[in-house]
Amino acid sequence: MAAEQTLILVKPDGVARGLVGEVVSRIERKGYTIEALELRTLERETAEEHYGEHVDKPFFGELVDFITSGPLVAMCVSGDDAIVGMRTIMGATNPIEATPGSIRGDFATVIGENIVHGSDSTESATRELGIFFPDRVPG
Ligand code: D4T
Repeated sequence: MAAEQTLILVKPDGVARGLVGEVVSRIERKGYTIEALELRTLERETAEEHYGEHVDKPFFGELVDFITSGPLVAMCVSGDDAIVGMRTIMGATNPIEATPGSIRGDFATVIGENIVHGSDSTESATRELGIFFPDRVPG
């Protein structure tokens, strides 16, 4: 068990559908702590940095279009094993594979609009929190 911080996004589809409260509620009920929260619309440059690992993928352009298409809610979430724990709450990236009871399993149908993002490793969490909440990154 390790105390961890992770970056969680309610993506523009989740905000547009009024699911911010639902996602926040699930995070809080699980027992994690919301350390910081901000509603913002990303510049393309910021989105391209956030999704830098996907720059060579065929869906990169659509991904950046989508994540910059409207306001999102960014959160720094902390708790025991919060990185993997949040990935479990979110469900599989592709909503048709996401377990019912998970956020994507309950609210999403297509991979391109899957409601939430969560860091997938300690390295990703440090990098991504540095983009959204530089004050939260230790050291
Ligand atoms: P994010 O980063 O949004 O939390 O998603 P995951 O961490 O669960 O999954 P990912 O990095 O593999 O994908 C990033 C983002 O790209 C979209 N995507 C992904 C897509 O539109 N088409 C695809 O074929 C894949 C693999 C969905 C999530």
